[in-house]
Amino acid sequence: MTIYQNLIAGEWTGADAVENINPSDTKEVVGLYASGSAADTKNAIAAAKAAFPAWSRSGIWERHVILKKAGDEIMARKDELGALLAREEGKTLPEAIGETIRASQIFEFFAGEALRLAGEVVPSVRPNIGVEITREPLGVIGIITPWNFPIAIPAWKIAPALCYGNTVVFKPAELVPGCSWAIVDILNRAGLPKGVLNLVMGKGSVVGQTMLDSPDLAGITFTGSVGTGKRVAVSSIEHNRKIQLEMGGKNPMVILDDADLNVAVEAAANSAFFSTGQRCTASSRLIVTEGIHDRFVAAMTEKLKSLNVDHALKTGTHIGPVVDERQLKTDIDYIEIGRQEGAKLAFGGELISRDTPGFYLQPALFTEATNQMRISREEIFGPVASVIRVKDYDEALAVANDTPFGLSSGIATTSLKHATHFKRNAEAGMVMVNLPTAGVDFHVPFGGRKGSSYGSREQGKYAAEFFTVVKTAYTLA
Ligand code: UN1
Repeated sequence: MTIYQNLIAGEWTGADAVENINPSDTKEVVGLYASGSAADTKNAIAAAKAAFPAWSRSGIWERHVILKKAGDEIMARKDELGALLAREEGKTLPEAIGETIRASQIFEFFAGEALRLAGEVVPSVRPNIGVEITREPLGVIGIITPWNFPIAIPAWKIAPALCYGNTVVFKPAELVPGCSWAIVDILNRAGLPKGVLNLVMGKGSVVGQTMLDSPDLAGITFTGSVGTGKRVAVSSIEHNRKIQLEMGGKNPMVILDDADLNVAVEAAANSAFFSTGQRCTASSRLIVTEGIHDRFVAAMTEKLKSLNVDHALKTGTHIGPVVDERQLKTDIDYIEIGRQEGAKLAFGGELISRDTPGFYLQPALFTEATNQMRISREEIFGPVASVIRVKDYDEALAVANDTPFGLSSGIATTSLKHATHFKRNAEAGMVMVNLPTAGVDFHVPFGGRKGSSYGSREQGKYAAEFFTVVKTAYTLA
């Protein structure tokens, strides 16, 4: 089998490799991918540093053309890359193709942003002096991405980094290197100068740690667990480094008595269980008012019965497998914790077998949960959700906000008054009315509050805040 290598200083390199396994069929090896060393990581950082002066002054048309070309190629290959994504991560083929299209759109968007770079010219408060405010590239950016969005999250960090003139050392999640390798290959062939984008696949404890220890990374943008995010933060203070962290979520979905039941069930099922619940925007707390509670639980259970859990590439699959054995164990442990805490398992939660050996788990729905239980406070990151019964809207809002996290917050209601109040008072970076908590647009800001996020927003034109540094220049006329 050929080894998909790391890209360091414009050269493909690396002989040590690990297997990329398909969670829908653990007999299938998706490919062999290089596992970089500390020395590889240092070389990549040095290459990015050396490439920075020229790339930071490159023309906006050059950046536009490269990003546009990459976006076009990803779109042209959406079915093939979507299948690769579904094979390595386990989300269903339609979800995986959708994510691939999103990655293409992100490159298109930032290709356009490259042409819209602008500053401000303002008068000084002193006579005969002019003031210019401009944005300059930050420097070498470290990009560390999670396994659950193998193509969209790399795209939404790499595209703005390059658009604004930064160079990059990119470490994708060890579990899903395939899509990352593909987009680096695409960008490399699209004409990026050597060293501008370096790919170092490998272990967090080796590649990631070397990145954290480096004084040469001006910024790190990270999506992943709370624990690792904290380590990125602590190491970055020491190096005076800018950071952007997207970590966990424990997103609430409020369902009020006046909700359209179908809308509520569709939004809740999508939020909690699509992409196998493996989204930081997933909802795992369904906060339901008394008057609709029993009807909602009955309709959700019916909906869950209609969802097929199976091989990600199989037509008709609604929910793919859990990503790997470790995550499966976490999910099962939490289902046991929920039982012991006194929540009632209303549906699912059991391991299931299919034609191929994979990590198949029947989505689990708890009822009679309280917001104090561990299953309501800790991020599980799997197809496990709990229904929390509340009296009225006021209690629902209080419970929704009673969490250490604050990424996305949803409500199903037909009341303008409650929807409006919820949009203003939900303590979250994103609020969804009659929509799933997950599944976001690519051209508007993405991010959360409290324990979910740290630093400025990702995506859309707000991405410039992280990937640039502002300069204020004064000139005597
Ligand atoms: C989405 O809900 O469309 O890791 C995106 C995550 C998020 C991305 C969610 N950063 O799940």
